[in-house]
Amino acid sequence: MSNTQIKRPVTANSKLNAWVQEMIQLCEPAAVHWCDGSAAENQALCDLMVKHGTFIKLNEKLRPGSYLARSHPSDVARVEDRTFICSKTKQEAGPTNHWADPVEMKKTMLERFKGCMQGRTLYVIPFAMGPLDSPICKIGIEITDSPYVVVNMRIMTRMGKIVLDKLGADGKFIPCMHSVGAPLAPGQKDVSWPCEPDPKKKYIVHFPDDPSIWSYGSGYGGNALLGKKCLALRIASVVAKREGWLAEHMLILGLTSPAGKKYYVAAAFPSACGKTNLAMMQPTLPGWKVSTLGDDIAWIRIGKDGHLYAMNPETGFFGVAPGTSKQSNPHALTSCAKNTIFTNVVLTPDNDVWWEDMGVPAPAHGIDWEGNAWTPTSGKKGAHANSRFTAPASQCPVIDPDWQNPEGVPLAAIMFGGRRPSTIPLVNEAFDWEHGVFMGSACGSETTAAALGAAGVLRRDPFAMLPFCGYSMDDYFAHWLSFAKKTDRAKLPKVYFVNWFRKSAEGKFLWPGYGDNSRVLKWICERVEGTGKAHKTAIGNLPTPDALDLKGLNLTAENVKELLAVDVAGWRNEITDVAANYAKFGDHLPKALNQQLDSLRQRLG
Ligand code: SAT
Ligand code: MN
Repeated sequence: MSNTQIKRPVTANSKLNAWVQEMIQLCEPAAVHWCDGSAAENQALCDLMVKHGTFIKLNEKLRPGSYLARSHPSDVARVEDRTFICSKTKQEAGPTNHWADPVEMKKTMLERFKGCMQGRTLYVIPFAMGPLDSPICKIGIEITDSPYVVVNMRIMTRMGKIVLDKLGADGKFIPCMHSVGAPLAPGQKDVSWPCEPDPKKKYIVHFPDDPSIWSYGSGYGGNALLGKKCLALRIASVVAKREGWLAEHMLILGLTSPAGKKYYVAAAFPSACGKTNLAMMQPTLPGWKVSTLGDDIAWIRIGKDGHLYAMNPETGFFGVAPGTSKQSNPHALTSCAKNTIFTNVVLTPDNDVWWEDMGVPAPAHGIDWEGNAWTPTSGKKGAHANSRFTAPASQCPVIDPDWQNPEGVPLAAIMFGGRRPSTIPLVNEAFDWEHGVFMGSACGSETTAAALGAAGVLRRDPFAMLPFCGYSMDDYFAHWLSFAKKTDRAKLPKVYFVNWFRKSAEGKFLWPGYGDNSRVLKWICERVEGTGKAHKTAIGNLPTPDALDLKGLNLTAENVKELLAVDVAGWRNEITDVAANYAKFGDHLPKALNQQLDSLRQRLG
């Protein structure tokens, strides 16, 4: 430790100083750096990473202030099977989480982290989730040996000195330990993306009772940017349950009607199912405007007036690159036009980036995400399917003026959805709050590349929270149900289930999606106003055939009928599958949900 240069502590918070000292002893770094969050610090780290080959500086004229990183091929997505919830009992973690004994797991973590930062710098990242003056703002301190994590956290969270100032001498923080798990022996040359390549040695660990987070072996996305899924969802969901609010995997958008009335909507979709696209959608319906408050996480609480208020705890987008184009999401392209970190996309000959379905011709030759020479005829994709851009939310051209409002914004509606090629109609309105909670609990979606494992397989993903709920999902369902008693139910948002991904028998998408989703949002606003037309069906309130504004759309009457039909046989299968998923929870499942399932079965006949 003699060569460890410890900068003078920059906080009077003795608990924080003590914890950092303890972690320095444990991890044995060669140097320690407390992050102040300044532009100068950020530039110095980017320059350092360029020097070490982690970052490639992109063309300053085409992509100012931006960099490309390529990860290790084993480290490209969240690792759900290595993600643990270490509550006191297995029952508290529930049947859908990987539980590990907290005492045992702490031992394992101490072993893993012993000397794990040798030869590297230990960075202390003070960060806040939520505006600093929000009543539910949470402060975390991430310790990491990855400068890539530092510069990403600076985009994704409020980070640096401002947070230490807020923390003060005795403020509380959530300790978040992270290491790429690749210590350097004296003289050993570093690689551009250090990590632990053995999947069995990676750990994404949550101790909800502390609360604290320990992440080892991966440097990618939600595994390593610990403010995001680990703190703002898994740990926050536990805290929210205790404190009477909700931490959700939801985008938040504002929708302004031609008459100038504004509606705020939150929507839960699993990873890589179009949350970012919906959050910044350009409506095709004339006169309607969408503004963005968040694209991934919403913290929702009951406001003083009894309505539900949603707030985005993040400050950046960690968006999926492939498929992002002028057509699908022009505002995302503008958001990542500068000051952006790209990970695992194609490098073009003029030092810019490219990915599949970017809507511009592929470069004749480039370098793929693995660093190999690539041409459009190489026979493989140039960008990884889970390649990402990390861009400041403030750069989004349609960012909502209230996106940093510490109180959040009042929700008119909540939507659930997923990738469902069959059965699930374009839009379906819940009869009431309990039916809406049932809809959320019954969410299913085809899996995507956002997590390691097979893509395109239907799995139940209640509330799009399966990988992100820090406690037993039966308790989580009960918590959602309890909101009907916590406030005046007339003030609760209306609940909808949507599906943009319906396919025809020939395998073609039936619905154009993207900006045309505004047609569905318009109907939702009309329903909120009490003017939208609907008919009651076995599965919920569906738009009458003339209720959706489909002007200018080239949809056949057949297609519309199929999109809004109740597929009785399909729904019977759906019920069987939801029941099988419910069975995992046994007696712990709230009775109200089994009742919902029974009623649906009866209504279907
Ligand atoms: O978890 S990540 O932040 O890597 C992205 C996601 O799966 O939503
Ligand atoms: Mn997400």
